[in-house]
Amino acid sequence: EYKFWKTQPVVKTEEVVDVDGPIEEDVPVSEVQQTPYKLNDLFEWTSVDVNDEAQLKETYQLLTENYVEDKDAAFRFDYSREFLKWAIQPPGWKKQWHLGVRAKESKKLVAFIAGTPSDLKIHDSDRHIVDINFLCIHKKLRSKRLAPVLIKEITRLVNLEGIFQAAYTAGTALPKPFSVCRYWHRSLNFKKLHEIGFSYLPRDQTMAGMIKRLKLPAVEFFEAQVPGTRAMQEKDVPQVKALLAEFLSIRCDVYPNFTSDEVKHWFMPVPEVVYSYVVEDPETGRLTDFYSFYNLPSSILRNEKHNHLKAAYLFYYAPKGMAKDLNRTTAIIRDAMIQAVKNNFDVFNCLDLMGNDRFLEALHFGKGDGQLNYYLFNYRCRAVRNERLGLVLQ
Ligand code: YNC
Ligand code: MG
Repeated sequence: EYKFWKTQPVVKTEEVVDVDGPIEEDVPVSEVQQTPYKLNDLFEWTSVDVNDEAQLKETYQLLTENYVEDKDAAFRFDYSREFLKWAIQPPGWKKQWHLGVRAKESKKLVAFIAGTPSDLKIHDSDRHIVDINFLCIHKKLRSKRLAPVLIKEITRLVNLEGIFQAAYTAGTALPKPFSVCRYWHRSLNFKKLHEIGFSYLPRDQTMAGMIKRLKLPAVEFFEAQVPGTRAMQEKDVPQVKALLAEFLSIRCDVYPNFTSDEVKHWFMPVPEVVYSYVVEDPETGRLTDFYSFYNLPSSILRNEKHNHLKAAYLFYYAPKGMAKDLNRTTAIIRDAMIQAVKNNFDVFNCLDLMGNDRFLEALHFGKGDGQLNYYLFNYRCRAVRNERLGLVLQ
């Protein structure tokens, strides 16, 4: 059991954390192993340059064919090229943290893992960490213990920059999550979701009845319901930063401290990647609300009629009054869904963190199967109830 993970500085399954802090002390960069971990003779390390079209395409192809599937292997994430560039190149990104493995002879890219820097508030501490994402090994090379080597090598490359903690999420159960969330799904295109077997028609419902039940207000006009709504612009960055910082610090115990550059990177709209909106008070000109979602489609495996599912994932948001007024929160999330319909999304997904559980039922979200576990590497963190968790990774 956990032959690899039991050798790593992570919280043990049976351990209960009551004091936060690093598991192993930081070491001077000069004491970090200077040479790469050894790979099997058939493979070599590479750092992937996603600003090079050819390498971006290789990364896209590896992931689109081999990345995360649901447990029935009916859907597989299909992150777009533009999305990947956005997700792994936030301010402070480093090319060597876009780590790949190639077959020595054919040069084919067969594995990948990415790290990106972030400042995370963990209870009362601020830590400069990396987020780890997009760990992927080609299907033909599974179960050969390559994943531990990728993890150790990215750890080394991160340590070489003086960073000793990481955050990551996975559906897989590992030692030991500090928080556990679930996905919820709100259908926007019920007919298609039904045709692909994602949604079921309740016994006591007709197709027409279901479509009527799920119809969003005024959706035929594609109009947000909250007056003063518009797409986020660059001039909004300082106010969005302040709204988010206030909301996250009040509602959550673990959340990113976004810099202005990070707010700009993560939230300035990018077509077909990230969508962000603000509500501007017409009298004062001040922003009162902010919300965003990102576009993560899935390939539909083995369906005759459809091969793509366009899914919106709720990202960060901050409602007027910091969510004291549940109706306001519900109104802006409903508006987020209207924006998603306008942009042709089939489904709107969200995690039950950040207090989202308070509006999920009212907005006709249904609970998904499977959990998303949240982990920290080399840090003991007291357990965080999902409603107090404010971290959304792509
Ligand atoms: C996973 N998802 O338990 P033990 S999420 C971490 N995260 O180790 P092998 C994982 N570890 O149990 P395979 C993991 N899945 O013996 C498996 N493991 O201790 C562990 N899937 O390695 C597993 N992407 O190479 C076992 O397994 C060991 O060939 C077995 O490869 C695994 O991105 C994988 O789900 C997941 O591509 C790469 O199945 C492969 O099966 C695959 O024999 C489809 O590995 C895609 C997929 C994972 C998405 C993600 C977050 C990753 C976090 C990694 C940990 C980062 C730690 C922090 C590093 C920086 C530190 C600093 C500072
Ligand atoms: Mg392997």
